[in-house]
Amino acid sequence: MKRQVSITGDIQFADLKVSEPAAYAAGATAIKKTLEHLNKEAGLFKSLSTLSAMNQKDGFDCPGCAWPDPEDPSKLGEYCENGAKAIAEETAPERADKVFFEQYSVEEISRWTDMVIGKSGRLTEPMILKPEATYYEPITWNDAFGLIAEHLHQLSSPDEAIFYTSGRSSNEAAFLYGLFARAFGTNNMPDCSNMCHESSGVALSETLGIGKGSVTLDDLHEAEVVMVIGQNPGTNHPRMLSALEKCKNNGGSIITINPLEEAGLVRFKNPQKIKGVIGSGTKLTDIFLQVKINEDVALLKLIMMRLLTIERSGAQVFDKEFIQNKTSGYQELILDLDKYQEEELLERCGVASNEIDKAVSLLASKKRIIICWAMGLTQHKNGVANIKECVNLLLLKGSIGKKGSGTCPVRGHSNVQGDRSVGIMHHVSKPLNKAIKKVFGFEAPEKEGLDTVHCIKAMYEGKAKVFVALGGNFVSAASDTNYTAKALQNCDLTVSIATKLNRGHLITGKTALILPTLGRTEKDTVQGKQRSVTVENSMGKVHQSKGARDPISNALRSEPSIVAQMAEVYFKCESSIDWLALGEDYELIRKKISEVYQGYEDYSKRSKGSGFYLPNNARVGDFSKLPNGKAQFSVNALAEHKLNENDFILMTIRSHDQFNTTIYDMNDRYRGIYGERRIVFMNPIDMEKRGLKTQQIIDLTSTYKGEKRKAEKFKVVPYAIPKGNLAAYFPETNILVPIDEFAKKSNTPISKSIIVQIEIIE
Ligand SMILES: Nc1nc2c(c(=O)[nH]1)N[C@H]1C(S)=C(S)[C@@H](COP(=O)(O)OP(=O)(O)OC[C@H]3O[C@@H](n4cnc5c(=O)[nH]c(N)nc54)[C@H](O)[C@@H]3O)O[C@H]1N2
Ligand SMILES: Nc1nc2c(c(=O)[nH]1)N[C@H]1C(S)=C(S)[C@@H](COP(=O)(O)OP(=O)(O)OC[C@H]3O[C@@H](n4cnc5c(=O)[nH]c(N)nc54)[C@H](O)[C@@H]3O)O[C@H]1N2
Ligand SMILES: [Mo]
Repeated sequence: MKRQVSITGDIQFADLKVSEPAAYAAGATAIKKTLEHLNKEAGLFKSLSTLSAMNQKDGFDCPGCAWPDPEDPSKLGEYCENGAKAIAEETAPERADKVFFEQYSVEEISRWTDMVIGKSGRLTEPMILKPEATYYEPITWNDAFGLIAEHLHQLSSPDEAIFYTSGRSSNEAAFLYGLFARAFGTNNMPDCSNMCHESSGVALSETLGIGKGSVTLDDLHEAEVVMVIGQNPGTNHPRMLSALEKCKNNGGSIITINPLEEAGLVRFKNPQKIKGVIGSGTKLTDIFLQVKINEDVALLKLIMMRLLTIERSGAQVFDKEFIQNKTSGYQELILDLDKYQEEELLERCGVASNEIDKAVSLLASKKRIIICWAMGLTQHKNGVANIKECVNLLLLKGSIGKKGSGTCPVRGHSNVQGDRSVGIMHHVSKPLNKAIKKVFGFEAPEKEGLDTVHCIKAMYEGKAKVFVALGGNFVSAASDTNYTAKALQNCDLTVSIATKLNRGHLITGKTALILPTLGRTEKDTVQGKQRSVTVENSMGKVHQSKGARDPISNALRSEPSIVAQMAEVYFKCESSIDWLALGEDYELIRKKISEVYQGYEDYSKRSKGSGFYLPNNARVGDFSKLPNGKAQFSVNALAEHKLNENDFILMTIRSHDQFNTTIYDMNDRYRGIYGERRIVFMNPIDMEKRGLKTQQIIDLTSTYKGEKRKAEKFKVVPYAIPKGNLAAYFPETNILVPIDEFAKKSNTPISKSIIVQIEIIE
C-alpha cells in the first residue's frame, strides 16, 4: 500500500483583498507588523528579549537572510521585520511532538497548506515513519543512527547516497557533514545554492577567480552608483535598505532593473530612526528600468553599446588603464557589441530609450559602481550569462578591486556562503582532497558528485536510495514537484535533520526519519558549558553565533553532534577520525577547518566580536590565478525563448510573508495583496486581451517536450508588470518547472522564466 500524500495540500481560496502597492518600505507599519507578528507567534515578551540578543556581539546570527551586520560594532543589534518573523517562527511555542504525530497521519497532514503544516510547531524528538506506515512514531537517537548506518552499509556504492544541505546550518556542522560524506565515499552533496546563487558562483569564478562577491558594507556606503538588478531587498534583505540609504545620503545614486517596481526600492523609511518613522523617508531608486523578464542581457548590452558610443566620441568613459593592465578579452567584447542593432535590443528589453540614456549618462560620469543582484538574474537558462554581462560592465568601468566598487551577489540563507566555504560542494576540489589527506589521513573521492537536479534524477531512476538532508524542505524547494516527490518516494530511506515540520517530512522514502535539532536562537549546552558556532555573511565575513534561549525540548541535539554521531555509528571504531570528540568540542572542528582551508588562522579568537573577513582576490584586484593573470571579459548570447502566441513568461517569486517554503502569513503587503497566495500578477492589457476579470480563477500550465504540467487555481490580479510577463509565488508554482530545464553551466532551475499558458476555468 502506498501512502496517499498530497503534494499541494487541499486548495481552498480565502478572502483575497487587493489594494494599491505600497509607496515605501518599512516605516511605522513595519514596526507595528513586527510587534503584531511576535505577539501572535511567540509571546511578545519572550520574543523581544530574544530579539535583543540578535546580531549582537555575543548573541546569535539572525536566521533570516545573509545580509551583513553594520561594520561599526557599537551599531550591532540591527534587525528587521522579516528577521523578527524568522525568530517568531523558530520560537513559537507549538510542538509537533509525539502526541501530535499520534493524532495526525502523514496523509492527513499533507492535505493542509504549507503554512498550516509549518505552524504545527517545532520538532521535539526523533521520529520514524516505517515502511507502509502512515503515522510517525518515536524512535531513540541510538536506534535512528543505527538504522541510518544499516542502510548506508547496504548500498552497493557510496554514490547511492545523497547528502543535501540547506543554508541555515553553521560552518561547524557543514564542515563535519562534508567530511562525513567524503569519508563515506561520495561527493553527492547537493545544496540549496544549486537552486539559488550557483549561476553567480560559476560566472564570478570564471571571470574574476572567486565565486563570491567582492564588496564590503563600507563599499556600498561609498559607491557613486549602485545598480540593483533582479532583487527585492525590501522583502528579502530589508537591512540592505539601510546601506542603500547611507549610500544616497553620501551622494550616491541607485539604478534599479526589475520587471516590477518593488516598493522597498522606491522609498525607505528607516524603522531604526525617528526620522524614518515619522518623516517621509529616503527616496532610493533614481532611475528605474522596467525590463521584461529575462531580457537583462539585451538591456546590459544596450547600456554598454551606448557607453561605447560615448567613448568613441572621444570622452573617456572606460577605464583604459585598468582594461589594459588587468583584463583580457576586451577586443572580443567590443566586436560582439558591434554586432547588435539598437532597435532589436530596445524591443527585446522593453525599456524606453530615454530611460536607458539616463542610466548611461550616470554610468559614464561615475567610477565607483557596484552591481547587486539576486534570483532575478540567476534562475534562468542563461543565468550565468546575465551575471557575466554585469561583470563586463564593471570591468569596462574599472569598477572591481577598488573602494566603493565591485560585485555584490546578495546571498539568501544566512549561512549558505559559509557552508560552501567549508566544503559543501558536489564538484571535486583537488586542493581540498589533498588537505583532507594531510589532516585526516583518508583519500576523499575523486569522482564528481551530483547537484540538486541530478540527484533528483538519480533518485527517480533508482540510482540513489538514501537521502539525508541537513535542513531545508527539498520536495517543495526543488523544481518539478511531482517528479521530485516520486524521486524521494523511490528511496529506501530519507532522513531530515530539521527544526520544524514541513512537506518534506510527509513525502518521503519507504522509511523516513526526522532528527530534531536546535535552532539558531537556542542555547547549545554540553556539560553545563554553552557552545557557539560560526557563520559567514554575504560579504565573506565570518563571525560567531551563540543561542540565547533554552531549547524547546531537552531531546534536541545540535547539528554538529547529530552529524558526528551519525558518522561514529556508521564507522563504528574503524575511522581515523575521532568523530565524537569533534561533535562535542567545536573548538576542535574550527582547528581542523583552519588546517584544511586558508584564511581561518586563529579562527575561534578572530570570529568573536564583529568577526573577520576571508581572503578575497577580487576585492584586492588580484587576478593572477586566472588565464593570462587577468580578469576575463566574456561574450554572451541573448536569452532564447521560443514563444507561441498564447505563451507567457512566468517568474516565481517570494511574498513578503514567507521565507522560501516557510509561510509566515498570507499577505504580500508591499504589493498590496492580502489574505491569499494563489494569485498571478498580470498586465491589465493582457487581461483585457483575454477577457479576464480581476480575481478570475485560472490554471497555469507549462508544456515542455510535449509534456504538460499544471498548477491549479490562481486568481488573476492586474499589476504593473510588462506585457507577456506573469508573476506568482513559489513553492506553489514549482510544479510547472520541468526537471530538465535549468541554467547552462550552473544547473539552476529556471524558476524565473518558465514558459506558461493560462487555462480559464471559471
Ligand atoms: N523574508 C525573506 N527573506 C529572504 C528569503 C525569503 O524567502 N523571505 N529568501 C532568502 C533566499 S534563500 C534568497 S536566495 C533571497 C532571494 O531574494 P530575491 O532574489 O530578492 O527574491 P525573489 O522573490 O526571488 O525576487 C527576485 C526579484 O527579481 C525580480 N526578477 C525576476 N525575474 C527577473 C528578470 O528576469 N530580470 C530582472 N532584472 N529581475 C527579475 C523579481 O521581480 C523580484 O523583484 O532572499 C533571502 N531572504
Ligand atoms: N520556484 C522557485 N523555487 C525556488 C526558488 C524560487 O525563487 N522559485 N528559490 C530557491 C532558493 S533561492 C532556495 S535557497 C531554495 C531553498 O530551499 P531549502 O533551503 O531546502 O528550503 P527552506 O524553505 O529554506 O527550508 C526550510 C526548512 O528548513 C528547516 N530549518 C530551518 N532552520 C533550520 C536550522 O537551523 N537547522 C536545520 N537543520 N533545519 C532548519 C525547517 O525544517 C524548515 O521547514 O528554494 C529554491 N526554490
Ligand atoms: Mo536562496
